[in-house]
Amino acid sequence: MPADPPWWTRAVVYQVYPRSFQDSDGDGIGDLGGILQRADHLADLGVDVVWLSPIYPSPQADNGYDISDYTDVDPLFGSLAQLDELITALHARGLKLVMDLVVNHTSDRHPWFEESRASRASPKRDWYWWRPPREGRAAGQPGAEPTNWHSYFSGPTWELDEARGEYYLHLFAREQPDLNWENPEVRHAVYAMMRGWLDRGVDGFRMDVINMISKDVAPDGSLRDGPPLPGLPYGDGTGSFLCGPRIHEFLQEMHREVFAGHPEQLLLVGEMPGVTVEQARLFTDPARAEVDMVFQFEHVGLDFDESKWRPRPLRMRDLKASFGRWQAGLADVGWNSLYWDNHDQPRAVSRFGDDSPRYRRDSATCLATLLHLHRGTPYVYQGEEIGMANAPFDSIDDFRDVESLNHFAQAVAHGEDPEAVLAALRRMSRDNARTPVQWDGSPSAGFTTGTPWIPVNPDATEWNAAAQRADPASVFAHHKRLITLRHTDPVVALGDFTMLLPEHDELYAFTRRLDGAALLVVCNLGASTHPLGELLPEAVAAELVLGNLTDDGDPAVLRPWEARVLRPVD
Ligand code: TEU
Repeated sequence: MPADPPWWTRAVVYQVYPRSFQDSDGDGIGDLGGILQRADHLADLGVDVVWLSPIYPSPQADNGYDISDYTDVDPLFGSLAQLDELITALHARGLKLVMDLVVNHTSDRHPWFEESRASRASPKRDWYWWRPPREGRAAGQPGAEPTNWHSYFSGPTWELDEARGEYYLHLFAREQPDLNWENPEVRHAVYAMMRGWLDRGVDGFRMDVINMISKDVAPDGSLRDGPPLPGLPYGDGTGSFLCGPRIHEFLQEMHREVFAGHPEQLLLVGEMPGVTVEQARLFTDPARAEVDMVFQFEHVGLDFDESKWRPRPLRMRDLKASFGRWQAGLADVGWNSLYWDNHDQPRAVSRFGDDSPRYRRDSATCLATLLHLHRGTPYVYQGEEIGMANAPFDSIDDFRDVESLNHFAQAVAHGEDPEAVLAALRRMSRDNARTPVQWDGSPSAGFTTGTPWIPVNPDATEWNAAAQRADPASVFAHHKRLITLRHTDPVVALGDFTMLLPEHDELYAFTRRLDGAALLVVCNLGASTHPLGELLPEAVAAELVLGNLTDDGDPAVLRPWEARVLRPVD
């Protein structure tokens, strides 16, 4: 780590999902005016950066991750002037603003795509991936898709353009055609757009599925099929587009073209499904000038095997092995991002914790302690700071998420029992993260004066920010203490990480060390009580720096869902 580590090694980032954060005009959809209203909540929590999920003009097929104009704000969310106001308001509170950059694909309503599909001779034809039907198949015939790849949102990754008799590629929804980054015109159009936002005072980017922009295309333009997926008429194409052959070249070019001119340190985080520790070392090595950190998905894939729609219990050893590997792998080069929750994951307190009344507060604060005391930059997702949990979805009509709805349709069409599919959606759907933030206990939880676009979780009567802000025992108060500790104790930000008790099935313990100073962290991720004397005698004698339970308890015993940050005595 350089002598003066970058600011973001001590920072905590707060993710705002604008649709569900705060509505200010009564249309039931959150907006920039609402974020402005709640800026003091963010300052009070003590976070350093706000990551804003997309607010650009969009038909909202994927809630904004389908952009039809990169240079403006969707009227649904407000205006450019309001965004300027928000940037000023956050900067005035010492907070930075990071925008979401979605450039693996655009909306199919983006003028670039409309021009591209207009004619085979369109100057923008090669801005997207157009291909004829598979050899020997007629357009529209089953299996005529140019490759057998399965989309992240179910179905094939190719959509036929009847008028042209050709297919275009979309790794996500058909409304999200992939940009062809092989074309330098595309890349430079994106770089110009990014410079525009930096000139507006934006402090960095969260880059959506950025490790998918380089496709493994043969010199003749062909793309190869993937290995067949069990139970589906599709194949796994990830071998052709995750961390493709030119990914480092593109990211280094982007850095030169967009960021090199910016003296102030921006925050650049790349969302990279399927990225490995070895690849992350390359992506986040400052000497290579690509990104500062990546979002990896290993830990949010430990409670299912081949499909997230077949969840199973998390095995503690797997979690420790995964976090341990990433902590060790980026110890001498690069940097980790740390998260449990975001707008794509079900709520961690329901998934990895225990959201029953008895243990919800304790497990939420235990999970937070574990995460925030690791080496890396923690991300707090809206509502996580007050312990928001998964929502009680009754029927398929309660869901809104394109990924969930497409999966339900595909699974039922393939003969799966709708009730069983619904049960999986209730546990794993992204909509669990997208219910409105619970500001108070009123019917709309203070989110809107209108009808929310997705129902408010009825537990808002008890679980809301107003009830927690002044309560020192609340999940909110504990997050404040964790963030203060990272800001005040360099061991938390920069200390080396060492995993302890790797084989224990409930306890998660580790040390952080820096220049002779040390912290010992012990977390009990279960409802059993554990004697510490035998397992970690040094923990019994240590000084308690921060605990998540309302009283210190017996230093020799770790209670259910208890977490302690300790300073070992020499
Ligand atoms: O997510 C990419 C991604 O990997 C997720 O789709 C993930 O696989 C899935 O949600 C897990 O179930 C990014 C954005 O975060 C997501 O919201 C977008 O839908 C997606 O890209 C397409 O832009």
